[in-house]
Amino acid sequence: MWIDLLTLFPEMFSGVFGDSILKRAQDNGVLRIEATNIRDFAQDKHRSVDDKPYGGGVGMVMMCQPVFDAVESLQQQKPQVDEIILLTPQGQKFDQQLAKQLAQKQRLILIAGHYEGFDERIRSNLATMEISIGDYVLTGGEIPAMIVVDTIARLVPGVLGSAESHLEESFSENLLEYPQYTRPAEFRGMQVPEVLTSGNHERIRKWRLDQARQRTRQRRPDLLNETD
Ligand code: 4FV
Repeated sequence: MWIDLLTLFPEMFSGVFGDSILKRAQDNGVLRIEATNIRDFAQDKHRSVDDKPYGGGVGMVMMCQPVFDAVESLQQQKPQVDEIILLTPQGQKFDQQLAKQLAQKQRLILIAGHYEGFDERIRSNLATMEISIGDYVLTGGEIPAMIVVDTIARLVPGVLGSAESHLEESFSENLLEYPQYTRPAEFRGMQVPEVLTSGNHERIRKWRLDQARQRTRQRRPDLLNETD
C-alpha cells in the first residue's frame, strides 16, 4: 500500500513512520509512506498557503491552489489514487471498520490541514472522503493522519509479523480484548489466572471469550449485538 501525506510539516512524520514496525514494512516494500510539503506548491514569493476568510471572521483558511496542485502532482504517478482524504472534525468518524475498508485500497492521499481548515472547494471538488478521529479540535491534521495511517498500516498483509498479529482469536470482532498476562506467574502476590497455565486450550479459549464478553458488557455495551 502507498500512502501520501500532504502537510505543512512533513518533518512531524519522520519519527512516527521512521521507526519500528512501520519502518520495517517500508524497508520490506510492503508499505510506502511519503510526506509532501504543501508549501512547495505555493506560487507567490511568500509561499502563501493560507489567507483570510471571505466574509470576515477569525483565523486563516487553507487556500485551494497549493492543495489542488499538490494533489494533481501526486496523481501523475501510478498507481491511481483510490481516495483523497481530508482530516477534519466534520468527517466520518474513524473506527476499525473504516480502517479495514481503507486497508483494502492500493493508494491513498491524506491531507492534513491547519488554521481554521480548508477552503470549501477543496472539500467539494477535490477530496473523495473526510475523516475525523474524534469530536475535538486539534491545531493540525498531522496527528489525525498518524492515527489513520498507523491503524490502516497494521492491517496491510505483511506489515505485522506473527509476533504482532492483529488476527483476533476465533470470536466475534466487536468485543474488547480479554485480559492478557505474561511471566512471572506470580508478581508481588498477584497470580496469573490458573486456566492460562493449564495447557487446556479449549478451557483457555472459553475463558477468554467469556472475559471479553464480560469486559465489553461492563465497559462498552454499545458494541454488543443481542446475540453476544
Ligand atoms: C481533526 C479531527 C482536527 C481542525 C483545525 C486541524 C484540526 C485544523 N482532524 N479529526 N478532530 N483538525 O481537529 O481530524 O485545521
